[in-house]
Amino acid sequence: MKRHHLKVAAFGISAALLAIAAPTIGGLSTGQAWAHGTFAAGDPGDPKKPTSRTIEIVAREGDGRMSYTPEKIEVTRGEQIRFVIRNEGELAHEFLLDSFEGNAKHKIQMEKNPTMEHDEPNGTRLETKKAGEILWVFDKVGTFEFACLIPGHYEAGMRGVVTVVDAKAAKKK
Ligand SMILES: [Cu+2]
Repeated sequence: MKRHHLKVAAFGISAALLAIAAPTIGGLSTGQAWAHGTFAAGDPGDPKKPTSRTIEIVAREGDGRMSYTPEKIEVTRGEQIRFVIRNEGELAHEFLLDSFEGNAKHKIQMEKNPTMEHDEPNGTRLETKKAGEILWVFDKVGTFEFACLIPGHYEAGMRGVVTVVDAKAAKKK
């Protein structure tokens, strides 16, 4: 738990640089969406705990659009997922996991500041032909979004959906 708080605090500093209106706790600002040390789509994973699956996601351009493959993922609540994101495109791409609302707000920030870098637990930016990893625990039922918020990319199709279902609902299928 301690590590998570440190990570969140580190993010708080970058959030403050982005001038996101935020409450101040102990001299450090915490981003609005991440108040109380929480993320909309779940929580950063713990490498010491078992990972239920590795999901590989490929980001690329082609056929007049930009996309992720796969574009739809279903997970069971409580799963810790290792996402391996490979950028097979010619441009830099991102993978940001958040609520639809969180990504929409972040997208506006990116439009104002296109060179904004990301190194948050819920996202990464990958240069061409690079790969990266995100370890994530989906502890909330709901529908979340992964998106590339580099201006123009989301509109070109670079977005996907994660549906988190309750274990009981998953068994019924
Ligand atoms: Cu992109």
